[in-house]
Amino acid sequence: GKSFDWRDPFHLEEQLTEEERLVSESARAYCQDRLMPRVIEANREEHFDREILREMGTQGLLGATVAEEYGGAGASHVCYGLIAREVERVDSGYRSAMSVQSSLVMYPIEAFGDEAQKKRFLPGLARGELVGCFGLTETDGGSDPGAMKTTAKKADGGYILNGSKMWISNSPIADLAVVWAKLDGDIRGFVVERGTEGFSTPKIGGKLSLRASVTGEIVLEDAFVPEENLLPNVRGLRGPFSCLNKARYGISWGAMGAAEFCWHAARQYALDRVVFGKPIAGTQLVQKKLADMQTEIALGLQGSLRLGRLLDEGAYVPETISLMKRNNCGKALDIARTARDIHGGNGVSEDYHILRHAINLETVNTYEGTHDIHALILGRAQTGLQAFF
Ligand code: TGC
Ligand code: FAD
Repeated sequence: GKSFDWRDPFHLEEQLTEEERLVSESARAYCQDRLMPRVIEANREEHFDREILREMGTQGLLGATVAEEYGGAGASHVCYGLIAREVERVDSGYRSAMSVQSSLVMYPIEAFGDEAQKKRFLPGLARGELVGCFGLTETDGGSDPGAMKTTAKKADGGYILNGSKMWISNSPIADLAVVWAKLDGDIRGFVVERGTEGFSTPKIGGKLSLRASVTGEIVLEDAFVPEENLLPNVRGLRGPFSCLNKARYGISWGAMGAAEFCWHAARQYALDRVVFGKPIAGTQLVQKKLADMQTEIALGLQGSLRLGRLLDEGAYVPETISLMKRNNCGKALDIARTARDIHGGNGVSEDYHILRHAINLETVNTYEGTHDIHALILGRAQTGLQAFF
């Protein structure tokens, strides 16, 4: 018979296919061998090494669900989630760079672009030779993207874009930006390429969270975008929200990766740390905290796996995605804070990684729809009453 595995109470491992296990293992090896050694300095210096995206491309970690003919891996949503979990086990900022490229840039080009756009952009993005970013949020209320002020106006051979986007992951190093703007009142997606006159991406400095990821603005001042760079096959908020569905799902796995790191570290620290003549792991209060971490992570991973299977079957379940994004980010943040507490004073040192995870998770709990915004989505879905305004 099977025995209890404290690391994996539901035997998640056994529920994966052979391919999924291999993807997970190779992602873990890359992340631990290549990302983990660089993260302390990257976080301290507030620096994202652009080479990382090229490495991820070489490892096949970009555009996991994108079709092979466009350079993607043609893999399952579960594979994509497992990659996010391994990358975020190291740092939420690195996972952000991966999520944006895969879910927010490659996905909309594959889903809403024409054949020429797919051939032109996707292979380079999959290899990490091109870096993409996603511009939806603006200064006046990111939770309500329908209120955006960025506009596109029809011009000879294309469109003139004006406006600005705020808090955009990867924008300062991006070769192209998927920008959402209103054309005659309709939200449309545009691929804006580096070098476009009137397009600039100033870096946002002074972040205390997600410091290993680069964040910036997107400024559009009469930026001309040629006709062939309009994503032809979507209009309305459904465009950006479809991308968010994919990214939020991946984040539900990613946040659990960060939480697992903190939990395992807290358990080991508690076993090693002797206070009042005994390991703190032998105290009731610490054991309760470890039991709570184990429980939330086991349930969270199981939920994400189920959600991934539903997506692989083609189910359309944005509210289930909200449920998992909200739960796993909130729980991961709580777990990271508690793991910091178990580490005592050492918990504030960069060498232990715990406070970095906790501070990163503050962003993860806010972007892609805040914890409370997802509560309102779920509240609306079960009462039929919208409480946004
Ligand atoms: P609402 O009336 O609900 O919907 C408007 C239209 O959009 C459609 N729709 C969706 N379609 C696909 N998937 C979804 N999840 C969808 N949700 C809505 C909907 O069917 C409708 O279509 P139609 O044709 O009927 O017009 O719109 P609302 O304005 O009331 O929405 C409110 C709310 C809260 C649901 C929404 O605005 C929201 O989710 N706000 C949060 C914004 C957000 O998540 N921003 C993320 C920015 S990107 C980012 O953070 C990247 S960080 C990445 C990283 O670094 O990892
Ligand atoms: P607001 O919308 O102003 O919300 C502030 C507070 O009010 C929150 O607590 C919220 O829950 C609450 N609130 C809002 N409305 C209601 C309501 N009706 N009822 C109750 N409470 C409410 N965006 C992109 O487009 N692309 C990116 O790549 C990207 N990357 C990011 C990277 C980082 C590091 C960060 C910090 C953000 C990033 N974002 C990105 C933006 C992110 O999606 C937004 O910050 C987020 O959606 C919240 O919007 P806001 O900051 O304007 O907060």
